[in-house]
Amino acid sequence: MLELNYYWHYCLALEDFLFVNMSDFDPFKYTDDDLAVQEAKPQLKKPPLYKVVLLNDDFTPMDFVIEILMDFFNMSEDKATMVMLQVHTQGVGVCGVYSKEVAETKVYIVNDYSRENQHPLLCSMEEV
Ligand code: TYC
Repeated sequence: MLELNYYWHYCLALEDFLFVNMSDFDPFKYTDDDLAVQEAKPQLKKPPLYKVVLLNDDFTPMDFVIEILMDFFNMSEDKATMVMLQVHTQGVGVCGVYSKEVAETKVYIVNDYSRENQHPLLCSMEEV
């Protein structure tokens, strides 16, 4: 019984790690002798992705926004200028698409750097 307990704890941890539903691997699910046991396909779920976006404002200098896009989002000067102008004219623009942790880190460092430089530039994230 103790071993079964370990098995379930192991399954729960593995489930979280692999984004799978381990109930499909329940060893007691198909115990009827006359039931054919069908191998379950692992149901892998893709982790969600997040867009990191910049919002327009009337005060942050254009050059500062371009610098942010080049330094934190690895854009060329031309690409950074295009994205900056998109934000300036449309109100919002996408800097990149990342996993949750990477997106959160980018948002944090951009907002932190902007505040350090006394600019109101806002960066945020949205699930894709
Ligand atoms: N609108 C700003 C200006 O005219 C430029 C700007 C662009 C600000 C993009 C923020 O995310 C931004 N100086």
